[in-house]
Amino acid sequence: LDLERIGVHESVGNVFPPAELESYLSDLPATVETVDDDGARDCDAVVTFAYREAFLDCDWIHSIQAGVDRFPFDDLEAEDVVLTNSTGIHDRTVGETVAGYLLAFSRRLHAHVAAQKEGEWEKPAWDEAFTLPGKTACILGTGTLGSGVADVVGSLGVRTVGVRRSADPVPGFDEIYATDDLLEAVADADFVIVTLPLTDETHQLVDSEVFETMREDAYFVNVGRGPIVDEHALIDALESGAIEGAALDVFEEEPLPEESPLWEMDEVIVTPHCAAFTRDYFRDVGDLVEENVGRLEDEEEFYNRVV
Ligand code: NDP
Ligand code: 7N6
Repeated sequence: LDLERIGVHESVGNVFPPAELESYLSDLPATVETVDDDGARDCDAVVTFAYREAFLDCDWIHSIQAGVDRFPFDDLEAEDVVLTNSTGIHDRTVGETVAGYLLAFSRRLHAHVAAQKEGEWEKPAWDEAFTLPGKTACILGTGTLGSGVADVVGSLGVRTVGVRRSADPVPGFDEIYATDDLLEAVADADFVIVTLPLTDETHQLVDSEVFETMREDAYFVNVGRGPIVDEHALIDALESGAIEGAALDVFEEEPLPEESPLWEMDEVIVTPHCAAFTRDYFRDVGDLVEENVGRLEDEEEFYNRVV
């Protein structure tokens, strides 16, 4: 793979200005330029947020996301295009966002912000606020996101239970269950937190049975991908009181449609797929690209290779 021209696809603008990454990578032994779909065709590699068919003309695509469910793996393989992703950089950002959700619910901060908007001085009921030490979080997925969440909420005194395909232990988790025992894992949790990738196996993994099994005072969090959850079942569970509330960063349809009842629910926090946002994002991605350019020069295997 001869790397002369690396394109920074304009779609990275969803997360940071393309020019920031372009200048961060300016010392690489290749030309780095911001490109649109057509410009990408002339590149050996492209760093991107979105997928475009034009990228099949490149040798290497780097996704600035960890989630690569939008990429057509079979087409890439058929055209001999390498795909690498950005797993490994979101532990602290997403961990802190999830800790923020948990603290908002326990200390009632979301309710206070909502009351402030109405100009209302409204104290919580005596039995609404609580503290986190001794509470249990069941974290679905024990990779970068799951471990980052376990680290940050664990430091707040929360007991962490992980769910992965095998029940093998993972550092940083107090207990691990296999996905086959998902219902058992969520049954006693105060918080159920999805950090999974979207795959054929995880599609709609969290369904009405999961919500029925959860405690009625439990909160649900999704920072993985929307379609991992049956969103209708979630809305039913919130409306019927089968669960207490939810914090959601990802949805079946994004942006979340205006008519979704989730917007109006008091015990629901909606964030616009930004759990991993940080002003350092372009640096974190740039370091991954630089690592792989170095590996290419040294004829080593790609880091974070998916296809
Ligand atoms: P990792 O590859 O580090 O971790 C994925 C984890 O999922 C592994 O622990 C794996 O465990 C587990 N897993 C995979 N399939 C299953 C399954 N069927 N049942 C149970 N566990 C499973 O990925 P990341 O943590 O970096 O990212 C995870 C996902 O989070 C991304 O794919 C993306 O969709 C989403 N994401 C969302 C962000 C946001 O902004 N909201 C930011 C970054 C990522 P094992 O192999 O042991 O089964
Ligand atoms: C941009 C979103 C991922 O999969 O969706 C997330 O990495 C990142 C911050």
